[in-house]
Amino acid sequence: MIKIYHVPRTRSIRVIWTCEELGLAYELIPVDFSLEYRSSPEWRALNPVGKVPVMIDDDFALFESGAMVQYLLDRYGEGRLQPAAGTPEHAIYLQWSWFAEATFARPLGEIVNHRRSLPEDQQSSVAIAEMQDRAQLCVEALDKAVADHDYVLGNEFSAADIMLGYSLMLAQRFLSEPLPPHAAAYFERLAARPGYVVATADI
Ligand SMILES: N[C@@H](CCC(=O)N[C@@H](CS)C(=O)NCC(=O)O)C(=O)O
Repeated sequence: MIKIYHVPRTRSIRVIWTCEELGLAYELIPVDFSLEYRSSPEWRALNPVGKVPVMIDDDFALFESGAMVQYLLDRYGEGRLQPAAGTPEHAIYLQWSWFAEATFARPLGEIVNHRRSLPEDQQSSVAIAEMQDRAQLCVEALDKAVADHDYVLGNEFSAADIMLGYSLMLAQRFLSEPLPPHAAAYFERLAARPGYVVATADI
């Protein structure tokens, strides 16, 4: 059984959404998101830097949401939600999946961390604006990428859209500008998928 250690509004959404798209059974384990618990030896044994999520399939444990999504596809996907490995299409799929986390979610996550870690009078509006600018560039890149088709790989939905969907959810919450039109329509398409609705139901 796949166990997903879940906190609402966090990257565990990507893992739940992937299971839903693939029709996989899973169990949700709620995690205490307090810094105290995430710093405990118990949680650090599962996630060495005290972050969420964690996924355990039988006795195989993973941290890093993108690795969990990829593992689920490779082990249970039977070719669904990703182009065949070794093809240029797969490389583009990987490019957007990595972009979603390493480039796009990164400044957004730092805004969240900055606001969570510091009292309001110690927060830097300059630092936050700088991170918003970095994320805004990503939104604009995505807006161009989906200008002429429904999903980032064309007209076929893939797990890269799951990776990006979570980052767009953060962008909607933490950027001062509304999403530009193509990115907004793309996000609406993603958010209408039943798997997204289930994965975000407890927000
Ligand atoms: N790259 C990691 C990022 C994990 C991450 O930043 N998780 C957030 C919740 S979505 C978290 O635990 N933040 C708490 C912190 O950074 O202190 C992944 O994709 O799993």
